[in-house]
Amino acid sequence: MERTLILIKPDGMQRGLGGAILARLERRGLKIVGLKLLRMDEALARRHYAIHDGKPFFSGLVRYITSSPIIAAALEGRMAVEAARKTIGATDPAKAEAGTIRADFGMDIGRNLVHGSDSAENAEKEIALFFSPDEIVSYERATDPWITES
Ligand code: D4T
Repeated sequence: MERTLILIKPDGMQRGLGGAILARLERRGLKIVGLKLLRMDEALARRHYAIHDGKPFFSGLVRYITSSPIIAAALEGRMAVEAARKTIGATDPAKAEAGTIRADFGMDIGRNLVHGSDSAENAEKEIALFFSPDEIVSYERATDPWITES
């Protein structure tokens, strides 16, 4: 099983799309194993987006991601990183495939609603930035939702 970090960014939250975006990923079959509402501070934003430090859009990106509360979710599933990114769509919503979250809800690369980790290795690092180990909950003993336990 693989995990991925999803962030519902400030534009998604301010537009009241947090639940709708999470629902799409959940309906796809990705299981929520960690979930919190938080406001990123500048230090966390700089760490999360460290790879973009120095790029022309970096300071705007940090200002934007810290501008309001966001939802952080750790999702688990088979090929979770790729599955989530396919459901989220291309970075630039104007170029994203119809039917993806970014295409269906947005138009602006600087307001692309949602973040999804780009590799399993980065996902684990990103999840550790937002969650302590005891905030990740396992479904190991969960029962099949369609069958009553006898
Ligand atoms: P995130 O990381 O937010 O899921 O987005 P992606 O993985 O799809 O894209 P990214 O890391 O390349 O970009 C991070 C973040 O920066 C914004 N951005 C990006 C921007 O405002 N202008 C740009 O030219 C680029 C490339 C959008 C997402």
